Amino acid sequence: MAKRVLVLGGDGFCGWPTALRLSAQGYQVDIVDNLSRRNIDNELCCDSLTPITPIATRIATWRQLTDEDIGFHRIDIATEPDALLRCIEQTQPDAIVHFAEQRAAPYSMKSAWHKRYTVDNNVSGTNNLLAAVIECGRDIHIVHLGTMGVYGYGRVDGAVIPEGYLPVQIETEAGWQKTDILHPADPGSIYHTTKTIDQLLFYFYNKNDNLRITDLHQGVVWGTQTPETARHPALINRFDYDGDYGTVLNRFLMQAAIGHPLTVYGSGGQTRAFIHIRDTVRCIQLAIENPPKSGERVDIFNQVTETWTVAELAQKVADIAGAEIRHYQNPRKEAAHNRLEVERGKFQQLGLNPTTLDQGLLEEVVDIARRYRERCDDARILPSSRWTRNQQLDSEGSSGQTPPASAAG
Ligand code: NAD
Ligand code: USQ
Repeated sequence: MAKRVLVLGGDGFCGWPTALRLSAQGYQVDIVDNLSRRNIDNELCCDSLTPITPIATRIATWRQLTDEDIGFHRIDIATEPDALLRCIEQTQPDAIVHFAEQRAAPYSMKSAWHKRYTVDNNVSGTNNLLAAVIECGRDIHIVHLGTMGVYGYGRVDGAVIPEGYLPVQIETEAGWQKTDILHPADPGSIYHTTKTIDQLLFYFYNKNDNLRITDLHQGVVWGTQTPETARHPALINRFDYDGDYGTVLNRFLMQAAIGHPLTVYGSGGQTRAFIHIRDTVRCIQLAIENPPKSGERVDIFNQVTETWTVAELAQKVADIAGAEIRHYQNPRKEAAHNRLEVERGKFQQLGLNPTTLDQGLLEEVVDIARRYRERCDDARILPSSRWTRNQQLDSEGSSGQTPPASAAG
């Protein structure tokens, strides 16, 4: 079993609770992070709704509570490949969990600069990691956080999205031959595109060098705390609510808490997959403890527990917290309606027993959204990124704000 784990991006929303969970379960954990997410808060003039503490305070608090040491290495994995290699050689991990990417689709679509930054950061970071693992000569299991968005949310209506590989038949001279291919990629933003490129990098390094890789195609994460982050106020996890980084359900919870209309984009018929942060950290531990064998193909899991339409989410939050639902012109280019059927048996077989929306929503409203609502800057709620140039020009014509849509679309 893996004993030493390097968590790349371990200061972030998914990475921090994962680092604590693994430390609490007896792993020796080291975090690598360049703190770029905290700098992006400065760029966007926004802050986590929850009051997060500096990384040094987080780690010192954990040590005081548990006597467990978590190492911290401030390295940019996209631009400092030598430092990353030295860190791997020094810490000698059995597994590396890779969260260290720019993960917001709206941020990736903000401008030409943001598109370049997201591609450079994410693709170089992943390639640097893979090349460093080869160079160090150790048999390290890599666990990567991918996204459901690589599949395109049910491009073929009524088809179930498999866990990574699509069985197909190809016509040959000798008749029809069966094979498995990576599910065709159909990204919906520059950010999602980087995740599809990551997939190809994994495919190549696995085929060429027998690297052991698990790619977790995760849905939208909601919730804030895990048992470990809830142990002390200085360990609290971040909660993004702004138009770039806030994900839909957490945004709705915060909007309800401050009396802002729930910002449904377009029709609300977009179906997406969801998972609670507590289940994210459980899934990652399960993935570390069930690595593929050397020579096996990249192991792909769909890391999702439920699917809902955006309109259904808004209705659930409105029912619990008494909010108004409002439809806004969609700042994105995406299907107004889609069905989404997702295969999700692999984590269930490994024993995942998920937290559902119906169990967890009220706790989130009371413990987080209402408790910290005074910290919300309501100027940061409406989206400021647009997917296309025409949408951008339209929004500039209407002073940059996304207007409510009478005819949603
Ligand atoms: P986050 O932005 O909160 O955390 C990412 C962390 O990585 C940050 O602390 C950031 O400083 C660090 N980082 C980014 N680039 C880096 C670099 N070049 N070098 C070193 N550190 C770097 O994001 P998150 O929500 O925790 O997401 C983590 C991963 O999970 C991402 O890869 C994301 O694509 C994936 N994911 C997230 C969600 C979600 O809903 N949050 C859903 C599906 C998949
Ligand atoms: N949406 C609204 N109103 C809002 C915010 C979003 O209607 O106020 C809609 C969007 O238009 C979209 C859906 O909700 O149809 C989901 O948007 P999101 O911002 O919650 O999620 P997304 O941009 O897809 O990205 C998030 C994470 C990303 C991860 C992805 C998983 O930021 O890192 O990869 O979820 S997935 O969606 O399955 O691809």
